[in-house]
Amino acid sequence: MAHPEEYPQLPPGFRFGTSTAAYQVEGAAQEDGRGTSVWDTFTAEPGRVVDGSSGAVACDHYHRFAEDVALMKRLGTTGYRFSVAWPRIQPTGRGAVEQRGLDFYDRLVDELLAAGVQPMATLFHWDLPQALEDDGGWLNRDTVERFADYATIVGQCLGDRVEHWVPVNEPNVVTLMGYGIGMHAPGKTMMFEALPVAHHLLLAHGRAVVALREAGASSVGCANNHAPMWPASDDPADVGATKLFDAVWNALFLEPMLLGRYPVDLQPLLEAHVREGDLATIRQPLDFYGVNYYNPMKIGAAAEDAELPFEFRELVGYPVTDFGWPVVPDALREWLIMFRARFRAALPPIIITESGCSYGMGPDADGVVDDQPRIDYLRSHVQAVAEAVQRGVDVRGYYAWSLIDNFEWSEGYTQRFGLVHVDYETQARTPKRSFEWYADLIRAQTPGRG
Ligand code: PNW
Repeated sequence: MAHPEEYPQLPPGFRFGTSTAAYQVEGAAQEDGRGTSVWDTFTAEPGRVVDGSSGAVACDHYHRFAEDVALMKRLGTTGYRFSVAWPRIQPTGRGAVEQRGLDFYDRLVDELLAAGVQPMATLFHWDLPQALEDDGGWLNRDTVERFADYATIVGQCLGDRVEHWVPVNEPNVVTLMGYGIGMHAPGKTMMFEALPVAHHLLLAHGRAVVALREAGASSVGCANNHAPMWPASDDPADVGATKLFDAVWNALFLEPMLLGRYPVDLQPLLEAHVREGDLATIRQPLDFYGVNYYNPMKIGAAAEDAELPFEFRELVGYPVTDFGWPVVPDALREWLIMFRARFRAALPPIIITESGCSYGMGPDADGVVDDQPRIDYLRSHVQAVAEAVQRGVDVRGYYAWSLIDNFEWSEGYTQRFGLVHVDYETQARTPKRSFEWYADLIRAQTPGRG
């Protein structure tokens, strides 16, 4: 029985959930007519993923989803964020619908609802059909049209049963890591030339918001990754570099979505691609603003001859996760308060659509996964959200990344973010101690129930 006073308290109706993404958990890459995605291609190239792995099997969630939904029920979460794999629905990104792919999400959604878990569906969590990439991918404006069609297809199938919709997950990571520095698929290293990708992803967001609503969706938002940017010093060079990187990582996406304009410093790099009416298309009223939060970043000016004008510096004095990411919950609270103060009426209710950390411990001799650092992470970050709420920020939910350990992109299976441990040999699921803690947190929200 949980003692309520030991757990952060959120208002009644606050939704606790977990998150995953299709390519990271599903596996079954060759099944039911699924087409090839850019991540299948990327992971097949030597040297792209640290352990040489791919999402071909991953957590086999495609076949084990009922077991995974049962875990959510045990957790007591009433929300689950997953993504739909575009190549399962339209194997080449255009044309006829692959009904078997759609049927999978149909079954998943029914299973969730039967377990009392409200679905949040992301349409694009990075697995672009390879056929579209062959035609330029997100550098090609036509991909926006293809995405709007796809949004209509999925919306018409699931629109009535999915509580919340997210068109595009983290357009900044796709732009910068996928096309800017090539750490993610499709592995292009275009640096600032990648900015048209941002514009097309933003247009795709806007078009999908409209398409989903036309198909009957009632709550449509976004899931933008935000990192508070801290200058390495008060030297004007460091401050300027920080301001520029903040514009590229944060403002480039949130300002067009909420205000219908690009940050002034970046406008010259984008104007050749922006047509009449585009910014109105991007700025759709949103039912919620989803924030994926992991950590702040410390930025300094780079050397004169460097490829990019900014560089990342180590944030000293904080605990770090296995990924090396600093654990700074206060930065989440302060960022939420700043966000609300800056955008006020332009800001819809916020949902934390991802938050979590990687720690790699496996089961001990007794089969227990003692991941105390993850409990500390979750406790302090949920507490930061609770404090922001007390200060007047309207946050409605917290979705922990992730339900289960999964394929962590270019880190392969070497980083584990799950509340549930996955043995990739046997596919055995073992709830970690953090799973029990999260369940207790949820029970502690309604004292007397338990
Ligand atoms: C997010 N960064 O990715 C994604 O939405 C998830 O799919 C992923 O598993 C999770 O966070 C953990 O990495 C990110 O460089 C990738 O700051 C890169 C960054 C942040 C988030």
